[in-house]
Amino acid sequence: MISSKPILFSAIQPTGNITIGNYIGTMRHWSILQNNYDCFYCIADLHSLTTLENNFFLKKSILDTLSFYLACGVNPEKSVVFVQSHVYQHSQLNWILNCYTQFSELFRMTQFKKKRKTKHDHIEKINVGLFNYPVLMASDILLYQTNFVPVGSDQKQHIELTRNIANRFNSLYSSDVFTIPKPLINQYGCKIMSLLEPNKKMSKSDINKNNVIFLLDDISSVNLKIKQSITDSDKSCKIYYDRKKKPGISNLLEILSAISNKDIDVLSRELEGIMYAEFKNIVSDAISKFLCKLQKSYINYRRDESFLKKIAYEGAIKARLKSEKTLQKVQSKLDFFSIF
Ligand code: AQP
Repeated sequence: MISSKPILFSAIQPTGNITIGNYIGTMRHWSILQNNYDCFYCIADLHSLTTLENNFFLKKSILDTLSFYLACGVNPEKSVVFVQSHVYQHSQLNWILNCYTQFSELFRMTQFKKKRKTKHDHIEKINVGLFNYPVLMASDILLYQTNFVPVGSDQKQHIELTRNIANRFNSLYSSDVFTIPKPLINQYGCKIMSLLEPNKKMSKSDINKNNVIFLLDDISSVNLKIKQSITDSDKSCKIYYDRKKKPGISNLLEILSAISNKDIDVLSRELEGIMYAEFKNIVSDAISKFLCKLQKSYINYRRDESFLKKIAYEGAIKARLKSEKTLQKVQSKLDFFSIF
């Protein structure tokens, strides 16, 4: 790929069904971004090993995830679409960067603290990969000399860490081996919350599936989930955006705004005087319409496994070419292979 456009890297873990939170926080921007950036869209299967259950089928999940990438408008002619484990440079740089990251830095990561809590703080049940995840994420980003990383706000801290590791390495070796990446985080939609607990982030791994809208949910279950979703207990029953006072309504407003491409302010004006039940109907209709269209396109791609494999194969070749250049720069700074 020859270009002078800034470089953008984004990834999703194939840990199961993608959620509307993943879509709104990142994937919905991908098709537009590929017009102005050289985009690397990665399926982060190595990351998913940190949380996989024994009965999980990685091959299926990778192909599912890839089909969603395409259904969201990612064009493999414009962007590099690849599977992380097909590009060995990620694991290689990961080890090296481990040695430039402090234990205390990883211990401060809030995502690790939260995931650790779900294991009831039993340290013996937590694999080292889960602790180490942000260093692999830093390697993913830095290998491509990435300028921008579109993420939900939950990943902001990991991008900060990536910047710190890159700056540390660059200054230790008085070099500019790594480009320092910046996060791209939208004001709205960067943290879609759970439907029944609007103070908690919506996550694929939530054990309560009523908290989450999955991109593969059938329409009747979407309607039910939205109907059951928590609204707010203030007496006025007004529809307006205020994350603190009205977390449930604000969350539904953010979802509606993202999938209908309308500003929150415009929506709030349009919805003035409407009761909560009617508002929920509007939201579930909009989500249903959106999901129907997306799922149709997803199914078309998902049917053609040989096409999907071809995309992953060609994407891996392009990703290896780009990432190898960075890895070689790092290896040369460290005097690897200098005996030859
Ligand atoms: N609720 C969310 N709102 C907005 N953006 C979100 N993202 C995740 N949840 C939300 C963004 O989606 C991208 C991919 O996330 P990931 O697959 O790397 O893992 P994650 O951030 O840990 O997402 P989940 O859904 O919470 O997965 P599990 O349950 O497996 O941990 C990221 O850019 C993320 O910010």
